[in-house]
Amino acid sequence: MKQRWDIFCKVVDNFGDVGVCWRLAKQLATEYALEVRLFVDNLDTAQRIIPTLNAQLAKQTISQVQVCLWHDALAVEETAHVVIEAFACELPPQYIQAMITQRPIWINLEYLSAEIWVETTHLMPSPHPSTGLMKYFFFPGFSPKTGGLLREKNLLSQRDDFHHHRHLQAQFLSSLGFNSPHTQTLISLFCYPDAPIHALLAQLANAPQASLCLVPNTSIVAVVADFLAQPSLHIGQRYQRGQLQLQVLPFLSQSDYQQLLWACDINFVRGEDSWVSAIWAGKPLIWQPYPQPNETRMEKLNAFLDTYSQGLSFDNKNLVYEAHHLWLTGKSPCLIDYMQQLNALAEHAMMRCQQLAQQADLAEQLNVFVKALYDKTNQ
Ligand code: TRH
Repeated sequence: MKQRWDIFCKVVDNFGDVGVCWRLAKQLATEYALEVRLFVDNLDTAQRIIPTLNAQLAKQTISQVQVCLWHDALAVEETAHVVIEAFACELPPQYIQAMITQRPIWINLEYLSAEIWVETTHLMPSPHPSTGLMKYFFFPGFSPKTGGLLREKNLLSQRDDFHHHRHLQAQFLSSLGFNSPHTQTLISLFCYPDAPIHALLAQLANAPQASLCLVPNTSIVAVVADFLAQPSLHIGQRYQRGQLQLQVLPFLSQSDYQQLLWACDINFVRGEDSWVSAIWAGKPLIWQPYPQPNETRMEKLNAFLDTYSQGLSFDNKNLVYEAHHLWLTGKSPCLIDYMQQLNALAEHAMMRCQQLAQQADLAEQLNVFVKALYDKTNQ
């Protein structure tokens, strides 16, 4: 009998909660032959990430995952063998009641952070106050003392194929409306509206080299329209200001967005899942942490830069810290200097990607942990 895993996901805001949970659910079902149900409380947002999802259906199977509307969990008689509560979303009380008798393995999958305290809390057991059920905290991370990063088994080989075969890149870019081969620096822009977008675009417009900025259709398009002094922007239309060309893309499917990151020379990313996808793209990235009090964001950012910038020259390390700090504090990153070091930064990004890929991925580490717990209980 297949081991059954249930993943619970509440869409807080934006796309990352369901973005992470969907990738994990698919990977567990397709790579580990597990029977996976993903309970989501907002199918409309899920549908942005999973284009084939029918947001009117309370239950459907996609890519071997049974995607269920959250309230369906209330009627569940039988819990799974393993229950993943994503980002401390709080399971439905009726489901917890059913867990008392069936005693599944209960894991709280936490948000990704590079901060060192994660290592001491990873795999920490914690008794649930009212039922006494044991819940284990599972922290993704960048070091061997954490749960690793989300990475599908064939992700990097697919990326390498894309990088090595120009026709795959041309095919993808033409699907986005690009016919001419490009000579400009390709930049993808996905960030929170509080980033200094005007300052960035103005800098690119006055840069010595030409660039093409690709903006998937999210809430920042209004800020970009404002920079272009346009009432609104049309998806697919090319806009030009000096050395900068700019094009708004549709909000892409998750796999198309990954290919966009592989195709671009610099990727501005945010939150959690686009951040991890940009790391696996092996290209220079500028990451903006999810909106929280500034010092929290700065702590999370510096913890990441401390580990990610290992191996960079002294000057380029400063360049990377400065670009991130300016981007996070609302001042335009010194992208001109950054772009002049692009070859060295690209080499470093690929080197760090390969180093991080030595670490067992999140799904593998979850399976190893669950097996160890089962073996311990059945001794
Ligand atoms: O959308 P986000 O800001 O999500 C955030 C973060 O996950 C944050 O950690 C969490 O606390 C908060 O949600 C509740 O950023 P993130 O994590 O990069 O998720 C975006 C998802 O959207 C990711 O899976 C990539 C996907 N995506 C597409 O599928 N198509 C697109 O065109 C774009 C731009 C993104």
